[in-house]
Amino acid sequence: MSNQTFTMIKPDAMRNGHAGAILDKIIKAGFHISALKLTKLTPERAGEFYAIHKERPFYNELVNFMSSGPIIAAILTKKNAVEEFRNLIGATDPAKAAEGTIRKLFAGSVGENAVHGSDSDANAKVEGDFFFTEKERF
Ligand code: FUP
Repeated sequence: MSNQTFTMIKPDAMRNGHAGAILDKIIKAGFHISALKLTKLTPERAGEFYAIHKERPFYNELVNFMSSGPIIAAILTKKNAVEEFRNLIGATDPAKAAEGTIRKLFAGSVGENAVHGSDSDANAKVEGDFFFTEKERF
């Protein structure tokens, strides 16, 4: 069990003005923000990040959406971070997400679901390294 996870506030949540409220929920849930940046993925970088989904029917749509506007990327630290954060954000499909979760509150659809959260300790490391150097972590 690692104590870090990686998140992105996705372009839909940025456009809809939810970034502040989402960060507030993350901080109030006890996560320490170890790294954070406002950035934008090119289609190439978004494709690389989601390479695991390359054969899925939604891949092109996902890449187009994730490169459609700025995002906030962050590394979060808390005990049992991956599982705790997945509980905070709720199910991938906001219609199935539990009450009070970030996706239930702020996401519109399974494709545009407001936030990303790593699904394993190994992926949390790969994804954090994708966005942040060691000097950008605190
Ligand atoms: P999650 O781990 O909850 O982010 O979900 P997945 O790794 O299964 O999916 C990654 C992203 O692919 C989702 F955030 C949105 C997109 N997706 C779709 O657009 N349609 C689907 O049916 C499943 C995922």
